[in-house]
Amino acid sequence: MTEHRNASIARDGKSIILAHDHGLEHGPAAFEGVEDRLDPETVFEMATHDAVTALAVQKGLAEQYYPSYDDQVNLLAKCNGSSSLWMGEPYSPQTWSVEYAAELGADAIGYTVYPGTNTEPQMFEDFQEVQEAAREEGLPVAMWSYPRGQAIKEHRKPETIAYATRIGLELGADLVKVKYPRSGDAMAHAVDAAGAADVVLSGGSKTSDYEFLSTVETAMDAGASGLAVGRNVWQRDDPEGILDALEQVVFEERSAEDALDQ
Ligand code: FBP
Repeated sequence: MTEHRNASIARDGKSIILAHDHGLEHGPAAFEGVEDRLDPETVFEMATHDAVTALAVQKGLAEQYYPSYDDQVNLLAKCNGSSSLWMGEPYSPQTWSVEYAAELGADAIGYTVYPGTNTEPQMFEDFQEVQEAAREEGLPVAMWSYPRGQAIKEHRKPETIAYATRIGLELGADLVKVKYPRSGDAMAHAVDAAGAADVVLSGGSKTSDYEFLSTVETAMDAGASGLAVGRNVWQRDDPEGILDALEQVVFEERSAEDALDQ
């Protein structure tokens, strides 16, 4: 049997990717109320939880902290990013090379693309180089596929999210991360549109335990391969509790209600 293409960041073909690039994408405001998490070590510790199949971070965190965790955590190198200070057309420039990420011990490469923006042609070209470099290194590629720009009036519309997953497949991503298109049917359509590429749900801003877990449950029932989540885990007072519950919903096919009852 051939190995699942995302095996380095998955368990039984499913992934829970803890995303922690918010210091760059959202800035210190994202840490309001959980200031202790400004210390990346706290989040690397969370990523040692059994439920977490990979931790997605930028270069600086990988350089400074990953060496102490490389035998406990799988590294998903988020190789581009932008700050919320930038007010121009959405564009996410490359921040480190695939070769350097591989040198630091990356198990997979992550890259954001904003289809629909005026920078789409540039971002597609950037992604081409990254995807081909990842193939050279034998690393799977996860695309954060986030449609934006003037033509996108509602970025979570079912057709828009299905287009986002399809773009991931077409451009050679192994795993495509998209925002929740608001229903299980729409998620199932997005999974179908992705063909052989895996689709994972993007966590979004923090919600209640039940709301978050039941969205994950619906997405899993619709064929998603897991999730890539940041704020809904590391902004919580009890990240371990939500990871315990997520493990049950994603890997043990339990309902959100059951998982919360434990
Ligand atoms: P969340 O689960 O916190 O939404 O994180 C997932 C993520 O894709 C991060 O990797 C990224 O920093 C953030 O969302 C981007 O969020 P937004 O699209 O709201 O700027």
